Amino acid sequence: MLWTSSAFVRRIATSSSRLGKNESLFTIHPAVKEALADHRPVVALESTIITHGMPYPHNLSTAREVETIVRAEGATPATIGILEGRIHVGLSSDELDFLAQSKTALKVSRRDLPYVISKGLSGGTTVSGTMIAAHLAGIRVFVTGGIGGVHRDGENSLDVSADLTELGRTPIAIVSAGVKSILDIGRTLEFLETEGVCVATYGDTKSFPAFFSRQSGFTSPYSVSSAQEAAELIASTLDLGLQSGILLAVPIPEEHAATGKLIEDAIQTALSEASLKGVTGRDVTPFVLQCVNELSKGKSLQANIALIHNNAKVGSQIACALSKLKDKERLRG
Ligand code: PSU
Ligand code: MN
Repeated sequence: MLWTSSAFVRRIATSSSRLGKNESLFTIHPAVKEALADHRPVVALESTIITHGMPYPHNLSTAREVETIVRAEGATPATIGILEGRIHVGLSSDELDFLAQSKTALKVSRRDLPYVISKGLSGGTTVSGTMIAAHLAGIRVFVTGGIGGVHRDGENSLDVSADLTELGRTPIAIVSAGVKSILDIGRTLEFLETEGVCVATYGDTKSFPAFFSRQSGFTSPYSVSSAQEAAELIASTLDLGLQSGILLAVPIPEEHAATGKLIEDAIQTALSEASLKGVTGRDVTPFVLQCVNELSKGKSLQANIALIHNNAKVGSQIACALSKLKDKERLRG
């Protein structure tokens, strides 16, 4: 009977959005707004990967494909980005196209938000920037390719991605293919532990993946073997009221991991080149990504796209499982 209808659930449930007075800074896409109000699964997606992570037109086609995969799994995609000073949660086709072709869009992490918004500028949000917006909008699961980490030699340069501190302070579950070996993976895992971030590999191994390869030589503290188990992990964080995030590391599918060694060699060359050319700070990641893609003759881009597709599928399944868990809780009252 009516008691279990979604309209009823919607009426008794309080909104999970934390926008409050911030609402004027946000534009929530109608499809996302509706899904959130109905407590249907929503998956956040970042946009630095579009503006700075991949060349046009692959960035645009990948962004669209990822959204299609999320929908096919029964969730609503919410690609997050900044357009003329407003934070958009869910982008229209034209807006995606604009960001994909923009030559002036900035790379927006936590520290960049005040500037970009106050100046009315546009930008692609990094993992940290996207986490902030997703959390405020009431989204709990976020899919990307790879997160930032502690850079090699980070113990001297202190080049530690704001993604890691954000994971320590924002309760969002990130589904990624681990951390690229352009970074210091051991120190990245240590830093995540310090920040109180629960890290689990997705699958029947604890081996922590290194983006292009299924193994990094390091292990995750935990593993989860299904979307249901991952959802239970996320639900526990929420139930406890922990304000920290979760990192779910999904190894690249076997058939695309073969090129790992070739790409690994390209990474070494790209890193030396970056240091020779004096590339530093926010420019390091985009520079190395582009250089690796050229050196691997496009193979790294292919592998990158394949793993993002896979992450989108897994992440959407997790978002759906979490949504079912939360529905049950609401109905229990
Ligand atoms: N890793 C990738 N592709 C990317 C990024 C990381 O394989 O596009 C982007 C993500 O947006 C991530 C950001 O949040 O780079 C990290 O940048 P930095 O290392 O400057 O913190
Ligand atoms: Mn950095």
